[in-house]
Amino acid sequence: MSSCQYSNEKVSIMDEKNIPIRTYQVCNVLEPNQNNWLRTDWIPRSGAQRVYVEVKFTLRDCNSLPGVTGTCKETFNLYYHESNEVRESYIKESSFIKVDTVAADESFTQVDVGDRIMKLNTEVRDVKVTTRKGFYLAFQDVGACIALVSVRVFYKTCPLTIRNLATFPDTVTGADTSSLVEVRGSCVNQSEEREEPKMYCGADGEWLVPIGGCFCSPGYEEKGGACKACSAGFYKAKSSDAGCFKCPPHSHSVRDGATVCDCHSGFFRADSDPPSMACTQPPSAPQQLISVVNETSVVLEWAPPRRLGGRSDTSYNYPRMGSGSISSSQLCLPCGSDVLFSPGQTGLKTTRVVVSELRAHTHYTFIVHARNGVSQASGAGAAQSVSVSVTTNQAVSSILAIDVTRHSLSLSWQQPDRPNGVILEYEVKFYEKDQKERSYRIMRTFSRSVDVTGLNPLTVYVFHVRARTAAGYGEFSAPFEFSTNSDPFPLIGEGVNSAFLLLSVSGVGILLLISAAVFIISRRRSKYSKTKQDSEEEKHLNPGVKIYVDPFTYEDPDQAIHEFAKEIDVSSIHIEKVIGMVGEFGEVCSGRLRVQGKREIYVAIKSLKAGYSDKQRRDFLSEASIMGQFDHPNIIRLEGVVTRCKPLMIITEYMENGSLDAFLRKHDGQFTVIQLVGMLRGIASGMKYLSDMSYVHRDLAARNILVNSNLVCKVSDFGLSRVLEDDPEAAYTTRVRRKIPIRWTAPEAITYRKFTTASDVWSYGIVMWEVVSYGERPYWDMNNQDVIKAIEEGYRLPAPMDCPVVLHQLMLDCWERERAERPTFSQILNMLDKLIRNPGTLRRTGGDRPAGTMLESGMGSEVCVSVLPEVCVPEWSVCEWLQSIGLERYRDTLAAAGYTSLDSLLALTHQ
Ligand code: ACK
Repeated sequence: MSSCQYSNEKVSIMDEKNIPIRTYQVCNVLEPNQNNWLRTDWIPRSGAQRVYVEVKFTLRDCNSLPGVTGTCKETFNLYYHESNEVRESYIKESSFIKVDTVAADESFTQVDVGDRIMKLNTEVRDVKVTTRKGFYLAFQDVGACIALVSVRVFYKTCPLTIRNLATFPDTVTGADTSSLVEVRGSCVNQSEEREEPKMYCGADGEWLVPIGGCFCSPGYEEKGGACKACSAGFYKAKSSDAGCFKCPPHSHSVRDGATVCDCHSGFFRADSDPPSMACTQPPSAPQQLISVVNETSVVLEWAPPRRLGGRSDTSYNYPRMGSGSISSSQLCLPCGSDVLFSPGQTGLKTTRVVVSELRAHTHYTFIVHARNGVSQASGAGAAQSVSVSVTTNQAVSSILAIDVTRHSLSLSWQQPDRPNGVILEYEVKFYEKDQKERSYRIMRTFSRSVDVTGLNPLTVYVFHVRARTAAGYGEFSAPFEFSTNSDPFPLIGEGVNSAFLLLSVSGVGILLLISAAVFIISRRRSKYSKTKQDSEEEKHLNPGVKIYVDPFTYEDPDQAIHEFAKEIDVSSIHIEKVIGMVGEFGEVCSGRLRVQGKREIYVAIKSLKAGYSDKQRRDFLSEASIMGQFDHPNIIRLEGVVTRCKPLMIITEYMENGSLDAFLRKHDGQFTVIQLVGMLRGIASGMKYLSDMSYVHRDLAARNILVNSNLVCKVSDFGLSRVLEDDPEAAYTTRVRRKIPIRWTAPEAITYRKFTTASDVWSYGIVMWEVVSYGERPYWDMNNQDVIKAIEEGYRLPAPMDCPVVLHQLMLDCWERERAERPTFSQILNMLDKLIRNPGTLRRTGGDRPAGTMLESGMGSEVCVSVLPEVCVPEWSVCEWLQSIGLERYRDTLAAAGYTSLDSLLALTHQ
């Protein structure tokens, strides 16, 4: 060390609070080749993978040291060395790895030389330490005037937190600046897992992408991130219920943590009643039961109970029904199983029932019982019943005249239904209709027919028949009329009414007419709706705009290729070098193309090497058939194809800066926001053109955008099979059998392959994010399944660093779950144009909000995009705008050319 006027000495330094500190300074600035080292003790790593070193120091400006020549330095070097040894006595210089050269950034010249008072600089560097238990730090002075005041070494953790009722422990961040540590949470007390809780700990110590979570157990509800018992008078039945609910009417809970409320006395709850339902009572008895007997059938009708007990599930049963003959009415037996109840015997919802197939001439008691869901629980019985007693008839139901003469009628009939014993004889009563029952005759017979003679001709007679069993005679049948005439056709009962026939015939005619009309109307209707549908479909097809033709609709793929692409003679292509690979057989080269009569141009040549299958050939050439249909400054231009010799080639314009993702990563942080928005505008413009042509890209991603030397972005990669085969990002999902680039794809396209322009808009939003974050990988190193799950749960990518709020909002709009809610490319283009016109709107960034955005919470939607440019920011002048993008030197040139307003600038074309 030299012993001159600038040597090691005590100095005073002001700390951040302007309090002076006394410290030592090295100042070996007069002699060349200084190499002075200062090493720390061993520092344990304590599980950290990336440590931060904060150094506070002063550094003198060499210019402020009079008489010092070129030997003075204004930096020092920071080194580290990983080691398991707590006390390494000697470490070779070469064992240290350099972290950085550190220079002062402020107070550099604010040195009060007279008083030796200098201000502190603070610099932080980070370094990955993963291989040993600890490390040493070292500082190398190469001849500066420097005082090292403090060195603070720390690492970052994501602090213990509770999210979605799951606890996530204090977690040390990962080793790399972009690494995410996946952490599983555990459900807080009194809660249970809804879906495995997971979060990622980001490198900055921020938690990202919460997935899954827990529910409070039954009887508990969420309060301030914990599960608290429901208080008395409240309950929670299911863990998935939103919270504790007040006990429903006629119930109570006396203790905290109730999962269900108990019914007040006299009130009940059926097994199937949900806990949220009020406690109820059984119904009172049905009212006003009436019966109408028709032969051996009885119609019973009644009114509902006066009290339904607070329920709507009252039903009616006939649990007890007695039967016995009239003559021995004391004997009550349960109803036989052959009795029919319509619509049924139990669980009736209607208040009417027809009981048939009863025994004739028998006494019955019907008990109608009202029940509801709590009848059984309450043990309620007779109070809910009402009864009625009836006696059935025993009569012949129909009589048939089988022979009619002028003076006689031969009649026949069926045995009465369900007689109450063996039929001993039948009694036939008849009289002339005109005479009514004033004078009648009786005939008795053992058989079921009788010949009635001695009748007057052309006279109408009325007949009744009744049967006799041991229990006595039953009721006479209803009257049956027959006329003594020569009508050869027997009449049954009251006969067939000719008017009815007429009606029936005309009815059929009317019916036919109606059916025909309905048929015609419905045909018209369906035509109308089809027309409407057609027109809805057609509305996308702008008249006058060319529509893309799918080359796969051509039977012969070569026909498509020659329709849309020019065949180039291979001798006019000069290949220079390989610039990339596509899939197994594809290669991309750069080269030159000289077509006769035109100047030589740089081109990219994609070739398909020998050994391909027919399908691969077709897929490869399909890209050219598609590209050849497009003509737009933001779509990669097809120059032509080589199909007549091998290898097959697709020749396109050459894009000097290659793929956008790699290009941005290479130039991280080097563009102005306006430049980035300019790139996005170009991509949006290309996509608008494609969507106007009804072409859906399906693999829009920064890797598929090419950039030329003027920073013009062009959409590329149009092969139909490319999404499936060539894109390394394409992955199989569990839901669909085809490969899909998950991180770029809209949920409906992942779930049910609904690829539309709206799903391209979703991908465009991801491209926006890639561009603004300079080629960062969307969703970082999360796996595909977690990405799908997070999106389903409403998570969206957060704004990249320094991203203008309006741009992030536009991304969020592109990522609307409902595809109809997403903007169109035309709207996106308008939006970006407005932003370019009003760059002030791009100044506002989301600040340091690091976490992901949950759509439900409304985060990230502070600004209404569509109104912001006009309302929030006044229009800038050309001068202000040029200043904001660092191009004010062009102000005069533009003004001289007449561009005095931003609107006039917008009219500028490429030419
Ligand atoms: O990022 P890159 O350099 O740009 O690497 C890929 C590679 O080929 C495989 O696709 C490059 N590439 C593709 N088409 C073109 C083109 N028309 N002009 C320049 N480079 C291209 C792409």
